Amino acid sequence: MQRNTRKTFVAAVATAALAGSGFVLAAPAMAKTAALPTGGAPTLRTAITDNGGLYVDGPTSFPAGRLRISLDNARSGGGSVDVEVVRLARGYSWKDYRTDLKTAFTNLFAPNGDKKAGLKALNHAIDNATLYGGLDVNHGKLRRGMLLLDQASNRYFVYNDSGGLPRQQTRLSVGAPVGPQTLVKAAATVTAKTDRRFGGASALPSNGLVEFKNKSTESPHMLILQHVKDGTTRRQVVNAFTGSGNFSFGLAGEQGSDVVGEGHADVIHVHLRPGTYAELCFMPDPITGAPHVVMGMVRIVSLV
Ligand SMILES: [Cu+2]
Repeated sequence: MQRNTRKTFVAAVATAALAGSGFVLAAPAMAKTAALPTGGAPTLRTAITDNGGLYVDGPTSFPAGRLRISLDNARSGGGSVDVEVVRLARGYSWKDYRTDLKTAFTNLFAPNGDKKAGLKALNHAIDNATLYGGLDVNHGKLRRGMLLLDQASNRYFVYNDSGGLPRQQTRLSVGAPVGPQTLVKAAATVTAKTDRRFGGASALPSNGLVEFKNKSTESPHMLILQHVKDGTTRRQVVNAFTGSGNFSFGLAGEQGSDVVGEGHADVIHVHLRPGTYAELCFMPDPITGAPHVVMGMVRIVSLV
């Protein structure tokens, strides 16, 4: 079990660094979560299946405001998958977004890439995309969260952000605001800061609502909660990603929020085993091009 876990953990790193999201680990079976208490906000229901497809079940038109989101990772293995909700700027198409990200990842992560071209494309994508967040869910699990859509537009997309380039997408249309224009109150808040570090609560609920708030003025960020052995240090985790390759501290549980843009926030209903977790961000940095985890964006917290 341990050997297999470790192998999967290591294999995940390359994928995660390439993707800027998604983190692959086997996880033990766990009960599914109860519903997010949200006072009548509509729900965007998504699923990703063994063949890699993205399915949206139910409405794709919503008012601006609170949007509950669920992701059923129906795959029988292969670790976690991600969905993200984005609003693209006028005149900037889904194809433009995908092309920019492809240019960015190819040049930033492939050997002999043109770093300058990669950074230019990455920044062009970020400048034209409002990233509302999303869910990272391990295989066999269904998890929930909440996003806050801050304006009416027919340029929203929900997409499969699992490994590598954005895959399938479904267009969403968002109308005039209805209901509260704030997120639900969470039991704890995790912040992403301009200095490429996590802040906020050092103890999070193992079964409860966590807000992920991007306070950075320089970059989008994501939050992956990765179960690690008790006593694991931040330095061990950073070293594993920057050279040691020693992931023997890794355990199987994992859940998170996909990418949230500057000044935005989402809420995830965390449902994991209590214990020690590493907060990780795999977003490629718009200034250096390196995944944030490599720049030290790791924090050790406890789930209680
Ligand atoms: Cu980050």
